[in-house]
Amino acid sequence: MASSSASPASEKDPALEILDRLNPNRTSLSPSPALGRIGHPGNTAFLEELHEAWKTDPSSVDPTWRAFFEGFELGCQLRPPTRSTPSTQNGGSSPEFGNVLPQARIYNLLFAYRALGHTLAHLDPLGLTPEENSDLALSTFRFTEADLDSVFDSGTLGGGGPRTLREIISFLKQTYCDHIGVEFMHIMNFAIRRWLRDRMERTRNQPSFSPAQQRRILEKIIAAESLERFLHTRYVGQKRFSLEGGETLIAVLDTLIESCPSLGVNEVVIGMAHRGRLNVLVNTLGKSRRKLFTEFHENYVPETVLGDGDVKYHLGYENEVTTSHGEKIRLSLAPNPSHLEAVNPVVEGKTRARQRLRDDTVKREKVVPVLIHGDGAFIGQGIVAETINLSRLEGYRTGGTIHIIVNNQIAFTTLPDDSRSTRYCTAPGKAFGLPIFHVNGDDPLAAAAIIQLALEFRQKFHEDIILDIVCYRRHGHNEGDEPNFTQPTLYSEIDSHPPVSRLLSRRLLDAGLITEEEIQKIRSQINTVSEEALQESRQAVSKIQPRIHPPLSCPELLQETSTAVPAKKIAELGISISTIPSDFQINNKIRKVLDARCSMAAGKTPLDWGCAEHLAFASLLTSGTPIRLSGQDSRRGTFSHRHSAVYDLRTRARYIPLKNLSKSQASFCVYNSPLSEAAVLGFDYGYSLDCPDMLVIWEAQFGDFANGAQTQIDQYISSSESKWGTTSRLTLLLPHGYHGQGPEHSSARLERFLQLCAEDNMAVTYPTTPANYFHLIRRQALRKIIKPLIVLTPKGLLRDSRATSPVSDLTQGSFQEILPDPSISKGARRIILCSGKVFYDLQDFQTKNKISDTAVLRLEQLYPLHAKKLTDILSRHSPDAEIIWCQEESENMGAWSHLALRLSTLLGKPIRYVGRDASSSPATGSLVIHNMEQNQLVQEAFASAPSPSSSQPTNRSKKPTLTTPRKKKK
Ligand SMILES: Cc1ncc(C[n+]2csc(CCOP(=O)(O)OP(=O)(O)O)c2C)c(N)n1
Ligand SMILES: [Mg+2]
Repeated sequence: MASSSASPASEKDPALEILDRLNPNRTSLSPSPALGRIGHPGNTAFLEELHEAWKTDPSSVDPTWRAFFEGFELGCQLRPPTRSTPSTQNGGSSPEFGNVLPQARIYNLLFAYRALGHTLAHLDPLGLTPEENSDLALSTFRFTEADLDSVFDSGTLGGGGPRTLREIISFLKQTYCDHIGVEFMHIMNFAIRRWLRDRMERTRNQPSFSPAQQRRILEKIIAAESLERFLHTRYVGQKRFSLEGGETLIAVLDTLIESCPSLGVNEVVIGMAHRGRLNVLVNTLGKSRRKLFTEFHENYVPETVLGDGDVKYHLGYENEVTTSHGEKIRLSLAPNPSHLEAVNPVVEGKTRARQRLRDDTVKREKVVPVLIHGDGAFIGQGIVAETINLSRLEGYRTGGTIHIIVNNQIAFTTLPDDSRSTRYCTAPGKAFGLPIFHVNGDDPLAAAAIIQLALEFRQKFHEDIILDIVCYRRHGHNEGDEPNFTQPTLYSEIDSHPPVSRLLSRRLLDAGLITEEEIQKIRSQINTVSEEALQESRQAVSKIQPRIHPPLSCPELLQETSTAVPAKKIAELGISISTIPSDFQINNKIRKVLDARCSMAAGKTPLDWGCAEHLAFASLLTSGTPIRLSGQDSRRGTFSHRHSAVYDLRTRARYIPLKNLSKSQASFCVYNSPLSEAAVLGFDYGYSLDCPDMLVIWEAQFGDFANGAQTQIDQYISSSESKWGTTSRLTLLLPHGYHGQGPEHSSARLERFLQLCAEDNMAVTYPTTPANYFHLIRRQALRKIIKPLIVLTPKGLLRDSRATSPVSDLTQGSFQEILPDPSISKGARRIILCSGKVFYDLQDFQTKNKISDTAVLRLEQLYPLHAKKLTDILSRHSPDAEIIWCQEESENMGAWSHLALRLSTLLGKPIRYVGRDASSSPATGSLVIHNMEQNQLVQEAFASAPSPSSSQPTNRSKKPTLTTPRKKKK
């Protein structure tokens, strides 16, 4: 059989080629060459079919067409890529096609059903089968009833061959308009479309499970329903977020797990919200019923050793389950905050970490992420799209996520009409070119068949895929909720709708695959297991002594970690981080940066921030600690200070010195992230959970932007240890500092992080020297204690000669939580406490004005505060010294509100505040006003206290000069 195909290079549209060069990853998305050159959509279908038929068997098409395709392919091979579209010149979109060739209209019909068949599919268990779609009516293709028995070539339909029009339509309806509606014709990758089409048309999208498999699916549906009913009657009114109406989910998950071994999957990492979570925990992950029932008991106290624990429908679980063939599959369900969809990137990060642990970093086929969504949340929450956007990116790929939507067609009390502007809740997936399967939730066999397809697809193409289970919610949003208040008609319909278990039982009974007795036996066995577990749980609960858990605390957080690196090693590393291959031509300015690093590490010049960071990373990597750094433009660094990757001037080949330190070094993974905070921070947090020995760093472009990920910070980073006992070493780098650049680029909102601090949950730092940053990074990686670290990092100070360190500060010492005044070590009569960049302004003023009675101390770690070190340093100065807190942030921001009471209590005296007045916006938009304010607050810090009558212990008296300019502006 003759077949012809143009070489990939010559097939490409020039525009696509340019895009491919820009991003090699997008190659897989290139549309079919035939499609790329043909304009009219109706003709596209026709030509696509014909082109494929000709490729398989040239004699199968009309000689005119044969000549056309031969010429087309030849042209593709010979002609250099141009920007013109040749199709019209070649007659490809001639309007007569549709008129003269009935066969062409058949091909258009195939295309139309594949694209729009889902609009006629019976997807809604509570709805009627949709009426005819006029776009799919016979007349649209200019056929009549009289044509139904005419025979046509059925093109690529189910293997092709002659069929009557009636047969063709029946085939298409069965495949695309039954209980499965599929959207796949928007996918630009032709190979994927073809695979999906063939896979579906081979079976006409009809499930073909063995009798044993069908019985197993029924058992799972009954198990899901029985558990809900058991809980419903035993724990009346207690929140469980019932799955009833969507029990098909449990059968789908079971089929997925059953399919894992044959497709090479060892592990599944699941993320899901409240709905059906308890059911998934018991019936999918194998959590014991006894444990679950114990958690329902009114005397139950979370089994955490420390911390506050969480409610049962947010807890995670991990287990190894055994399939029906005896294979083991590891399953984990990530703990979940109430914030819908926030778990998505966390699960992706955890998956990638586990792939790394299983040495599965190329194909990513051993560990599969599964995200279970609600319909309202999937379309409503932007993090869904942010997370899917990670799916094809080098630093964030996980080899394809299986998304399952429990689409109960309601979100709390809100119906689809009020919750989306699209036909389907799956619309975000369409934007990313994902295959989308909508399945009637009353047909668990169809849903199970699609999940098998989904896993096969994921393993083959390493892309995300969506299964939308269209179902209903039998009860209210939760068990205390009355749905009849808001949806009376819908709920009277639901009340009379038979449960999924009854519908499937009927089907299997009718097919003679099971008997009534067997079904009853399944039910009673499950109920017996539940009843026994209930009794056991009652006994267990009676032994529980309610007690308030002691708070989490971690005194080790203030213990010194040895982080110095010998001078010889630093000098060696300095050479490694500044060496690039001899045939590599790089930008001269970058060459100077690298050369400077080498001389800094050799002790010839003081170290800057970028060099200290590189040396910290290099020292960790060469002693076996892997590092992942991710953030917007992090490879170069927003402020052009990092240059972790350098580029060849001629080829843009990339070279990363930190990856080339030694053969035995640990891996250094540095990625420019997409422009998302929530998803990327969530991803890196998830990664850090499952790779605790790796130093995982997320960097914000400017610190302000971290609040785009506030949910991840509040719900995970600061509180997850207390809620779920999960620990993370994640490090956040947040550029911060007032340089007169306006309200949006000054503040990382230090106050917010400090407000979240309690029970030693994390460390919040604001280092002022490259050396202290060096030790801080090393401490975070090397100390045994696993806690998140927040680092406020410099911007302007990156190139400030005042903020440099001698190399000797790296080769000795450790991280200093508090830095004493470098020039006034004792006897000061006034102490200015401060943190961060303002120190250098205070120091300049002190030096310029030859002030010797005032010491400026830096709190480099604001939480946990090293009280002993502070009091030790203060004890060297006058006991009557006035203590001032000086900050450049506004009074209601920065560290002041966190420190005011703590410091005055610790030191037993009032602390005077000096800084900007409280303000709603973090900083002025005017450089000149910024400078005035900055000078003013520095002067004020060194000035005597206002008279006692006007002084409040922790309240600064108003200084009109400081506030006037800003007030005037208003
Ligand atoms: C980010 C966020 N906003 C609001 C809520 C409050 N809330 C809880 S459940 C829910 C409805 C969810 O609807 P859907 O996603 O369809 O899931 P279902 O409960 O129907 O399974 C809402 C609005 C929340 N949990 N998270
Ligand atoms: Mg819903």
